[in-house]
Amino acid sequence: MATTRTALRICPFCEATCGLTLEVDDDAGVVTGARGDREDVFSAGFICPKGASFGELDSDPDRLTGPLVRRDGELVDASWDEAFAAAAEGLGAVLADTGGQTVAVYLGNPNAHTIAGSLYAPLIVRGLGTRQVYSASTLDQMPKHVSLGLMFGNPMAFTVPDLDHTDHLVVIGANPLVSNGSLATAADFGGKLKALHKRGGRLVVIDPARTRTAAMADRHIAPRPGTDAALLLAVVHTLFDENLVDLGELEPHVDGVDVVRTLADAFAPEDVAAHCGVPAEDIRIIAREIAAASSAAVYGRIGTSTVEFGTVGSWLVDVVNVLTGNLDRPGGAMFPKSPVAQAPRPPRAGRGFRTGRWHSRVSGHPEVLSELPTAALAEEIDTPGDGKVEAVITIAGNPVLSAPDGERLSRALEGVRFMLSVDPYLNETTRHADVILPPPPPSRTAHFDVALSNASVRNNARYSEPALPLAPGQPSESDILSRLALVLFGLSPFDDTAVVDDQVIATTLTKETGDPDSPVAGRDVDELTAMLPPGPGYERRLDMMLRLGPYGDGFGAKAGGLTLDRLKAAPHGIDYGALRPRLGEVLRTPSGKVELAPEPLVADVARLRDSLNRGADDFVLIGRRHLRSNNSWMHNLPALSGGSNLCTLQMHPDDAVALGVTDSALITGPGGKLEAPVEITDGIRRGVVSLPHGWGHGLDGTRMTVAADHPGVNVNQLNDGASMDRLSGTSVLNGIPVQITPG
Ligand SMILES: Nc1nc2c(c(=O)[nH]1)N[C@H]1C(S)=C(S)[C@@H](COP(=O)(O)OP(=O)(O)OC[C@H]3O[C@@H](n4cnc5c(=O)[nH]c(N)nc54)[C@H](O)[C@@H]3O)O[C@H]1N2
Ligand SMILES: Nc1nc2c(c(=O)[nH]1)N[C@H]1C(S)=C(S)[C@@H](COP(=O)(O)OP(=O)(O)OC[C@H]3O[C@@H](n4cnc5c(=O)[nH]c(N)nc54)[C@H](O)[C@@H]3O)O[C@H]1N2
Ligand code: SF4
Ligand SMILES: [Mo]
Repeated sequence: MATTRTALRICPFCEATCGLTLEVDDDAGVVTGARGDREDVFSAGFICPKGASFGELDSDPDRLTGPLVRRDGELVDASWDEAFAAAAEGLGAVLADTGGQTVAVYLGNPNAHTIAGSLYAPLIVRGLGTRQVYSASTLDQMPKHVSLGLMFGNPMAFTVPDLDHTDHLVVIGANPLVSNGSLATAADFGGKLKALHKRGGRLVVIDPARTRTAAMADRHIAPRPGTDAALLLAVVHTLFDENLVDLGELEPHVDGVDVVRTLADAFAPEDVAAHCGVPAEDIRIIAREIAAASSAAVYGRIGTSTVEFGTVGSWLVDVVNVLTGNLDRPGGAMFPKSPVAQAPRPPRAGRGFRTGRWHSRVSGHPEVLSELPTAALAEEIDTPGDGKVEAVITIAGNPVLSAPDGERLSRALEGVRFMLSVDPYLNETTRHADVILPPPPPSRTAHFDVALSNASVRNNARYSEPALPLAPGQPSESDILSRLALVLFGLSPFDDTAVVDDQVIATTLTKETGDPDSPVAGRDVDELTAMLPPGPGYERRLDMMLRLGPYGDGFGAKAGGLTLDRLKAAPHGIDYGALRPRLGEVLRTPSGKVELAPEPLVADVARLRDSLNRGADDFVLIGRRHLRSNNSWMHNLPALSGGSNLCTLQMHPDDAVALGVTDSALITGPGGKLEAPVEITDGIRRGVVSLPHGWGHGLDGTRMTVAADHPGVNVNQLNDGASMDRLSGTSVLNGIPVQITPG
């Protein structure tokens, strides 16, 4: 009989970061079960169906257990040595001929959920010295980075709703009951909303669909898609118009209030009501309720972000938070304090935030956070000329399904000289690769939320050691990326990867010891380096970051402070309490103040004003997410398939009657045509249809058997990618004009 033991592991499948208790069978080397870890300091036992399927996902028979290398046109099994040699040869040839700057890198969503993605993927970009950098951010949250950068001088200073303490939460363009929250890392979002109600608080949801989150709301407003920016400006207008502006303690720290007042002049609720499809009085009520609440937080996500005025909308979310005195105060929108952030420094002016330091070759898109728009990747590959992309590296991404016009991207990838993917699946994107290097399954990987700790609704630190050892010969993902970095730094992939970590450690410690405000100011780099524990490079780097961080021991300077060893001794994590005000620690604008009216945003409002006069489209397409799914890569598990997790076109019954649509519809968008089964529901606004993304499986050359059996259609094929939020290069993925006819 198999004996099992338990092991703790933070779930990497979404941003909720739940602590799981895995059941492990050592003899078979598999995870046989997963439940919520009740003692986890952050998630207290919460789990969702995806987390419960950890074992199945971990040992999915279609998961690659070893590398694939293209030989005579076919992807065939190869040893790790052969695969690294092939990677070195393929990359080496391109580096020698056209240079690292002709290699494009695409970084997908799971990089935000792995140590490797956070600590090692940036080294690949640096090693190449390339400006051809693309990521899921320009299909997602880049508008937020830009608005944060312009307002706070700090594009990573996420403003997160203080869910556990707010009296009034406004959710705009997000469905956390299904997504489990995003840029608001909170386990059991639904439970937190119930607790909000229990303490007498109110929930307002602004979403064209009556989502599960909207169904919980005290007030659900269903605007026309793509109109959040105008709606929020009308909220701002109302705050000024009805004398509801009260910055409270923020007052001395904010510049530009009068500019915002003037901007909002032209956006009276009565002026935008028809455009937004929301009665003016409803917009006024949204404003009055926020102002009247003893604390309130406005929280926006994908529906506010992936639209034409995504950056303006993301900015206005925080403008409302500021004008009602809710920024940086308990119950409002607050700045988390990540254990791997820099230890607090005294307030000081920063250099500010700028985009457009360079531009894309073909269409001249401005760089944003050193990235170019993912929707522009295909043209950078398939347009001839100097600086054309010759090779592509994808890490944890599936842009053929997740980005607009995957067919063009597929053709482009087929034509590159060399393509390398670090990914566990042979999917729609990686099928074009010449070398695929699969990471080990999550059970065999250590975990720390480097990225998501920065968006947590409660400060904490948690670390999971691998639940099972690596299979013989299998490198960790950190090791895989380190070996690629060695190649890019002109070394052999078979050299000692410690060089890579040693270099990062030396650079970081040199900088910190030279900074008079650092906890290790003036100390000796060698002495500090010797204090790091032996072990894998990622552990040494993590230990360094924790010790330099806000809870850290400052390399012995603060007795009892955090180190990786101390974190390992607390397997359910360490709680650092509720979010606390810390504006001065994050603010890095040149003025030293919150910039409420940065010039690029003011300029875009003029464009927004003009757009109000455009005629409305008959039908617009939006997206939706399903609880038992995750973007494009979880459709291969029987346990998560079927039920409500279907690729259907949702449509209002009155629209279906008017169009004569019954069970199938033909959808035509700017990028193409699709046919999809129709699901008629009054849970969606008239004139709006919804189709989830991440489907369209079963393409030639993929190896995802279950997904291929129920492939669905690729919604992003309706999108030609031409439409973008100008300030962030983010694709418009919601509010796309479509025509519908019976299928
Ligand atoms: N129409 C429409 N399109 C959208 C969206 C939408 O709402 N509507 N949403 C957008 C958003 S928010 C996002 S974030 C993007 C996502 O875009 P992508 O990141 O490009 O797509 P994913 O489907 O998340 O692909 C993740 C890939 O990582 C691999 N993977 C999983 N775990 C690991 C791991 O541990 N290591 C490595 N190396 N690989 C791993 C998977 O096999 C898969 O290939 O999609 C965007 N596309
Ligand atoms: N189960 C599951 N969880 C996930 C994912 C998944 O695929 N499945 N993906 C993960 C990722 S990568 C991300 S980024 C997060 C996203 O997390 P969320 O943003 O919470 O998820 P969405 O379901 O995309 O929610 C967007 C909502 O915006 C609405 N919407 C569309 N257009 C508009 C508009 O113009 N205005 C307004 N106000 N609303 C609009 C949609 O109806 C939808 O309900 O979820 C993460 N979690
Ligand atoms: S909510 Fe997210 S983190 Fe929690 S178990 Fe589900 S997938 Fe994992
Ligand atoms: Mo995302």
